[in-house]
Amino acid sequence: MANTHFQNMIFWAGNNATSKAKKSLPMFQPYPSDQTFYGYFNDFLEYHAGIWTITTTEAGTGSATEAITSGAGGQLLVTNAAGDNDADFFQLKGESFKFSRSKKAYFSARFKTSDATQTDLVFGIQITDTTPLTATDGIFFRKDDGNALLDLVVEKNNQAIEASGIATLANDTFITATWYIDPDSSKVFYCINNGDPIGVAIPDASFPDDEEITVSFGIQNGAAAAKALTVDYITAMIER
Ligand SMILES: [Ca+2]
Ligand SMILES: [Ca+2]
Ligand SMILES: [Ca+2]
Ligand SMILES: [Ca+2]
Repeated sequence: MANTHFQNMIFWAGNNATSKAKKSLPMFQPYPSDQTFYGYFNDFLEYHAGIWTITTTEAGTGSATEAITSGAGGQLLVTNAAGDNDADFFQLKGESFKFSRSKKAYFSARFKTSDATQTDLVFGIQITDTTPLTATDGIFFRKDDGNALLDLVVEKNNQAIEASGIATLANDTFITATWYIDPDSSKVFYCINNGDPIGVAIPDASFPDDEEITVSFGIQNGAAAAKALTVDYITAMIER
């Protein structure tokens, strides 16, 4: 049985209405993998450190912490140590995903940070790397230290195409950031808070199809103070 969510991926991404159809979408999440798609979903009702490769920098005072925090719908709270550029990055063990220009793929995450400006953030599917902010291969959202602007990065072998400033984050305010590959075009589409999708043309040289890659996210301090990242959910699916 095909996954209806994906068959209507583009339609859904442009759906701003609080419609019955949109409200019905989560019913498809418990059934992500069949012969058509495989995927990973975590609503963070629970947290298991062992499934992640965690790269932590704790040069400043204190230690990074990662734990479920109370909140309806499940939330993972990540808090760094207090040094500038202290960081906590998570990459799902095993590189279980691979992109192809001829296959649909989808990633979405809902998250917030305590400091929309003095942080670096990354969310997406990347090669396993101890420095995910500068990963060589992947499709991911990144927010740079010193501004509150979210960027979309599509990158192969360090050759990146970026859509910069696609959204502005605010302190302690959740944002839903989604991208998907439409194999019927040469574009990767993104949408913010389930708004209208916007396509970004990606030349073959920047399309990361030569690596097995994995779900990846994290936060780095942009100033010498402990910054926090709260993740509501992450979902990623790729056509088999
Ligand atoms: Ca959640
Ligand atoms: Ca590569
Ligand atoms: Ca800074
Ligand atoms: Ca910095």
